[in-house]
Amino acid sequence: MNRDFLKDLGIEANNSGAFDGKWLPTKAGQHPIRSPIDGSLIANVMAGDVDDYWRCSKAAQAAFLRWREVPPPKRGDYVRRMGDAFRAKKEQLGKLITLEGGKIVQEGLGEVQECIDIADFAVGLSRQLYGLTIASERPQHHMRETWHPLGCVGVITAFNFPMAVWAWNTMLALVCGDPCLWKPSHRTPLCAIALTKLAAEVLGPEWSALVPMILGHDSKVGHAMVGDPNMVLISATGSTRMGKNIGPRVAERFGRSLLELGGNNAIVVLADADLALATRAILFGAVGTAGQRCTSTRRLLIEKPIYDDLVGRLIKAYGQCKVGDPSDGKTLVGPLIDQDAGKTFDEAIATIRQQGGEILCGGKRAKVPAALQGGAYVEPTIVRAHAGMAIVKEETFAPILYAIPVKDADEALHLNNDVPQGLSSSIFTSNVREAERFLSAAGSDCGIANVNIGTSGAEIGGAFGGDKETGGGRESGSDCWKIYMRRQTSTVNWGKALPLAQGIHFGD
Ligand code: UN1
Repeated sequence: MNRDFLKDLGIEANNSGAFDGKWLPTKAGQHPIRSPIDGSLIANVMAGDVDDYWRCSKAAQAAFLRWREVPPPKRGDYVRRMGDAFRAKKEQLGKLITLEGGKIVQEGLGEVQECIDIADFAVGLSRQLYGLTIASERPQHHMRETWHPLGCVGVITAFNFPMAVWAWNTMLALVCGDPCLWKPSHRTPLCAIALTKLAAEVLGPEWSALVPMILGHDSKVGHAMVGDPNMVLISATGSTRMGKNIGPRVAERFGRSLLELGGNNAIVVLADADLALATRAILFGAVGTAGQRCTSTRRLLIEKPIYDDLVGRLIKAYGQCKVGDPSDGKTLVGPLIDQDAGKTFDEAIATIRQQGGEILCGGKRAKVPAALQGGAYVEPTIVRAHAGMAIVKEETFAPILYAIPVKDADEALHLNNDVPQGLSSSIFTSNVREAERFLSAAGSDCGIANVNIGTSGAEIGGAFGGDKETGGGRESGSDCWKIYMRRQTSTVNWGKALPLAQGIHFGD
């Protein structure tokens, strides 16, 4: 793939990996960033150390003390211009996601669009940070709530959404009055550098410290961030294991955390479902992003009478899926992020066999041209599985789909919820009763529950996240902005008397 666009995004052969308002002369260690497409070198990033971290943290905190007093609609104006900057560079940014993250062109562009969409959402929000007015029980008193800026936000992101998750957090946090210090995945720091450059250019020297970033050389930088009392909120996306480390440490210092961790998302397909629709949705959910979304479809819970029909359709669709170079417009499945991810896939396939799963299609490394040998390409895989297999309860970040036959809707619902994770879920049915039951209090226990669409590809307008081992955080649309603000309750007495609440008389 032609790499001229890198210059356009300010990516050089050697890049600083820390920004505190200015790019720092980092020297903690050089990280060669290789493309998952073929293993070739894209550029080097010099990582930051703990001293660099504290520079970023201090700069962000100083910027916070000024930014919190800028009226929200004025803050929104900066975010509007950031959205415009992302629009102007949409194609280049999409290409960078493809080159550094391995996503196919359509998905790279879709991710940039998600950044643009959340910027637009945040601009509107900047005039709608509403609080309530509340009736007071006392005469000549009134009560109101005001939402104030919270403080610095530490944003930890994963390789699979190297731009959008930062944008979800940062666009909202900026209008709410908070700086965001970004610690991107060590696998995709160039995406972070490119976005930081665009955002900093819009903010100018006066405000660029609102969007600091740091690529950590080792775990010490992340450790410093999680323990830093200036980071009032830590918003972290990654594995459940990572969340188990971060959550308690942030709680220990009474910080807030927004955790977006593993998913193990199921699609229930009832016998009366539109199977053509279901097949397309399952294909995108299970195979899209090479199965590396936290919302990827990992389990199918299929009513027995249609099991063979649906699985047959899927095997046919999988057979037509082109695996290969993600920059080729015809490819639907690009590489896994790196060779370690390839090994994880191989190990999962071996475990599936040991646990009695039957590989119905895929299960091997994909054949790719010699030029792509440096990448980890795998065949999208369907497994005939049963719910008792331990691996079915785990999240494997690869395009492996467990197709599980179920007796009826009751069993499907039970199995949908019978995993430690709780991110996304869907049901395909034309029965309104079953559809509504799936969305009811006794239905799916996931943060996202859909009808007749797949588990992935959520719009930014809704709250995104899930419960149980998914971590409980919600980010992006709806009223998720509230986590970036502190709520203040005020009671104002405009009369001449001092009545006490609850009718208490105290010395009068
Ligand atoms: C993630 O995989 O961490 O709903 C985020 C989706 C995307 C976001 C996924 N909008 O699939």
